[in-house]
Amino acid sequence: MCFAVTIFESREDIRCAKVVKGRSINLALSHRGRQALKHIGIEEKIVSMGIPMHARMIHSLNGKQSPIPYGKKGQYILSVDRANLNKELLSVAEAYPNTKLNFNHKLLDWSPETGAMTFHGPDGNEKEFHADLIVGCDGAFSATRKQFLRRSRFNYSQTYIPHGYLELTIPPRNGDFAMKPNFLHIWPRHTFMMIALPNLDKTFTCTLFMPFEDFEKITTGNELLGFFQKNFPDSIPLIGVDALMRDFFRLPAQALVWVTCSPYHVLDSCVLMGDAAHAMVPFYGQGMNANLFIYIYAFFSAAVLPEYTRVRAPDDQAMAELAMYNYVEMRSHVNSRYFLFRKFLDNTLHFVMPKTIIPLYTMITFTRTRYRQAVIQWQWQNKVKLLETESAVSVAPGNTVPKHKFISPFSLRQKRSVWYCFHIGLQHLPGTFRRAGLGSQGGSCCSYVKDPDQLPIRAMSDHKALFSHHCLHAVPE
Ligand code: EGO
Repeated sequence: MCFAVTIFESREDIRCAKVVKGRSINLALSHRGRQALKHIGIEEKIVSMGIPMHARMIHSLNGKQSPIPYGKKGQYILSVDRANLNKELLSVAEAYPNTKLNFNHKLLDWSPETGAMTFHGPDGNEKEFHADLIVGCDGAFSATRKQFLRRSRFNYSQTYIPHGYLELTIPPRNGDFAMKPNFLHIWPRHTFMMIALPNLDKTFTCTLFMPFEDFEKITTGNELLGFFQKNFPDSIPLIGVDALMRDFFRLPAQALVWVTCSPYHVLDSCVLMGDAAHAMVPFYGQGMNANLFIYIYAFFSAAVLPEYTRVRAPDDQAMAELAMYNYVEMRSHVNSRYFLFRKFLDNTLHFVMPKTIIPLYTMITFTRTRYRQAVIQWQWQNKVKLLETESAVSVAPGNTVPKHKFISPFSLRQKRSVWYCFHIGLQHLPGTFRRAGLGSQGGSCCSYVKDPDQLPIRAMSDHKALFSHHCLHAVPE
């Protein structure tokens, strides 16, 4: 079957653009994304221009760097350049004889009843276009979605998390990478998180995640330097004091949004795909992979549109929640020591029981297991597993845990269907904590929420609600 496909893009053709503005420079490409690229014949091209990251490199406060492999030898994620990927995808699309690209066309309005669209064209005039099926792939702030929002029985939610992000650059040193290139560098500092991904030009792009209110507190160069000396001292000479001062204040921190909606289609005229339907927070490195992977859904007739929502939405929901779960986990209690401990434990259990226990990160990143299925498998593993980050003490809200009070990190405890329970001393963290456990699941998912008021509503509801509501029902297949 053959369609005439017309693509409208509001920006200019980035293949001709001199300066490419826009969001984050590099992205983490993993198995699902690669499978999609393979399908359109550009996997090798993209992979050859990506930089393999075989392990995370955890940067401790004292400057120590500890690698923890992602998996077996051949398992790695790739740091790829967003602009380059977009260019290649455009060229693939353009090569189809039945496809026409239009740039500088901004969607103003469209009609679900007739499929008529109005664009603001490059010459400043309005332009009309008609399509039998409109596929809205226009991102988290989708213009296509506006018509959905006006209709009855369309569910929509948009949640901004308290964190924003800002990008910094580590230049090459003596013509080479200033840090080891084949790693995803991570500085886990609870609420402050920084990562660095390598680029082909031997630079690293650092992304600093931090609550907006903390960004706002840093207004002078001295405050900035003090903040970095306190939290990321080893990164200062790598970025350079002058560059840090310049780049940090050049742009305001960018917001991070989580979007869910359903259904993804309206009548038989339009369907939303990608971020337009399900933008997620970046704390699992899966956004692009999830979006590329939906290539496997082709619309041969409008009759399958409801099916697309039915089949796909549970997986999108599961992945978006896992990304949110990582956000809550990391901001709440993941420092470098805990990060290393967790990943070491995950890898060890997998080594001992390779078939039974597969780390969630591995299932998500290196397999094509449906996201919802991966969550179900993970919850089952948590029952079997030796591990429970048990809420050592139930800290009532308002109670303050004394600093450095450390309850034995490995107190083993027998349990019915659980063999042992680890008992991880998270209580040394200052502040007020609230338990958000998996409840009856007894999973390894306690989370200590420092300031519940700061969290968005869906993260406020504990993990049990998060997962059982959306993920525990049988997967439609
Ligand atoms: C305990 C320890 C609980 C994105 C560690 C959860 C995400 C989370 C943003 C990493 C890797 C690709 C990423 C790991 C965890 C990209 C990723 C991870 C970040 C931040 C990221 C890992 C771009 C979470 N993958 N990941 O296991 O190495 O673990 F740190 Cl802030």
